[in-house]
Amino acid sequence: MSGNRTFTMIKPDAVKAGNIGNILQMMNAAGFRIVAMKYTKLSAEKAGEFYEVHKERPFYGELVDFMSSGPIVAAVLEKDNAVEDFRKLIGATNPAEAAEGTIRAKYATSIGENAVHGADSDENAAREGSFHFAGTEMF
Ligand code: FUP
Repeated sequence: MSGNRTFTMIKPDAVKAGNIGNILQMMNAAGFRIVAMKYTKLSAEKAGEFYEVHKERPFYGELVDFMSSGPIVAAVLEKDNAVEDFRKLIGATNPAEAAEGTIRAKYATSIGENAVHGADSDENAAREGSFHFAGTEMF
């Protein structure tokens, strides 16, 4: 059975480019309800912990540097079939391969600086949500 919550971050590139409002608008228009949200900045240590699963990948160092380079928006979102539908809304990791109309097709600039994160499973959505938010911050 698929869950109804996912976790997202608007990444430093999209924040710097002034696209927080546009991206939140696309999330709301696609039917996602905000459960929790914060404007924050990850330390390199926290970014490293968040992306621990990619530790052995060649891009890990760059990913950690980038994700701690500026503020982000972290959020838990709710909708039926949230994880899968949100992955469709954001598009492929590489913006060159992202379907037209997706958030990454519109706002990502490269595979590394790709505007948004979306959890890839219900289990990761729950883990990533509680990495950023206490239960008392989710409504
Ligand atoms: P996604 O689930 O679409 O965010 O993609 P991945 O989990 O495969 O990758 C997580 C992040 O690692 C991406 F958002 C950006 C970074 N990455 C790279 O920098 N280079 C790559 O080749 C793949 C991923």
